[in-house]
Amino acid sequence: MSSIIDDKGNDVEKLKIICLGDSAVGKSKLVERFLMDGYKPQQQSTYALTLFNYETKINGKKISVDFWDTAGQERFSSMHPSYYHQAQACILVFDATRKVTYKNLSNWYKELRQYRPDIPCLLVANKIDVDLSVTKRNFAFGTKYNLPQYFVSAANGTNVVKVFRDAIKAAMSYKQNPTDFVDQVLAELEHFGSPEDDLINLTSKNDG
Ligand SMILES: Nc1nc2c(ncn2[C@@H]2O[C@H](COP(=O)(O)OP(=O)(O)O)[C@@H](O)[C@H]2O)c(=O)[nH]1
Ligand SMILES: [Mg+2]
Repeated sequence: MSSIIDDKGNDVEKLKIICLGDSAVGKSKLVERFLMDGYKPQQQSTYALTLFNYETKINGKKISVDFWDTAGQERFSSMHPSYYHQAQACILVFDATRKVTYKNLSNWYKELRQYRPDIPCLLVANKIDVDLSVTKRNFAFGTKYNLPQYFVSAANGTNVVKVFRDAIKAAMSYKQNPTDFVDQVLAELEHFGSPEDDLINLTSKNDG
């Protein structure tokens, strides 16, 4: 998950952001709405694979974000560890019109923390277009774990851009200042350059 150099020689920051939550809460529709700025209500719950790349700039720096969406595995209430691997932020979604999807948040959150103890997690109540009154509520789950909460609608677009932009910023700041031990090691390694470079430095030092 290192930075890469693009074809114009610019340094590009690579980020990975994952979506989590029960089947049919609207994860795919949210990604679709953000990336394609479109929404196809007639389409069935999505089971296709789902890694979307999005390029943007923050403070003049080029960012390349991979958004990971589930491909239906969430029906089995668990994701493969590779889904979580090196993710820097998570968008955790429930359906504001279906209580069971709110109840199941704790399972998803537990699994997330098992693999990614410290990454930022944004809590999203989706489908507020169905019943706007939910936006007056405060969901205890988000408060308990101190997660930022968003009331959104993939159907009419409310707050969708806001959530994704915030997720990118959170992922970015996590990457720059990780608190997981393994991430710290990886971040340090990134600054070291290749082993060949070290060898050349050593040689030239000995020569001089
Ligand atoms: N009314 C409403 N329906 C939505 C919204 N987002 C998704 N849906 C519907 O919910 C169903 C599941 O959406 P999908 O994105 O496939 O859910 P996923 O399984 O979490 O990826 C689809 O029929 C969508 O059209 C929303 O914001 N409002
Ligand atoms: Mg889906």
